[in-house]
Amino acid sequence: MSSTKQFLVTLAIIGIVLPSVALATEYKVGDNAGWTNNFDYTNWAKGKDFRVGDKLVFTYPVGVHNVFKVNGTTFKDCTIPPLDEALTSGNDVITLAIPGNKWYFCGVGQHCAVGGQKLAITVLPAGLEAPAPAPNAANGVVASGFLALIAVILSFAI
Ligand SMILES: *[C@@H]1O[C@H](CO)[C@@H](O)[C@H](O)[C@H]1NC(C)=O
Ligand SMILES: [Cu+2]
Repeated sequence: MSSTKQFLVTLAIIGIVLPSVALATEYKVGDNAGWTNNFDYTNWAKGKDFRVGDKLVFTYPVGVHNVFKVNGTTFKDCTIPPLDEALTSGNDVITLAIPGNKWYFCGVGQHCAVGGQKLAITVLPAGLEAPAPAPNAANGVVASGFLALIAVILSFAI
């Protein structure tokens, strides 16, 4: 295969793969407040468009909080699961893989029951069938420029 052909094939593959990459969003839970007590996560989640492929990032000082992914009943009652099911890194990244309702809370002390440290979201299918908003299209153009550059470098390297 000539390097020109290889270059065009690489670009075509990028064109197919790029849209799903460009649309994925990483949400820092609580924004600057992070994952903490006495923050309104219901309000934080309101109006956000959670999609399959997006990520939730829970940030907190290690040992002060943790993250449990639970079901709706456990969420409502703040029933704390076994500690070995908790995420505890202080920078826990959860990729939203399946559409539907998702529930998370902190299992330290009364943080869920009293501190309101609990988050419920609804994950929608991946963003491709939604009309692509203009800002994403702009990001896509920037990203394809970057990836095209990588493709050029690769096509010379091969
Ligand atoms: C929710 O999770 C708890 C704890 O794992 C489990 O006992 C319960 O059966 C689950 N409820 C539903 C509706 O799945
Ligand atoms: Cu906590």
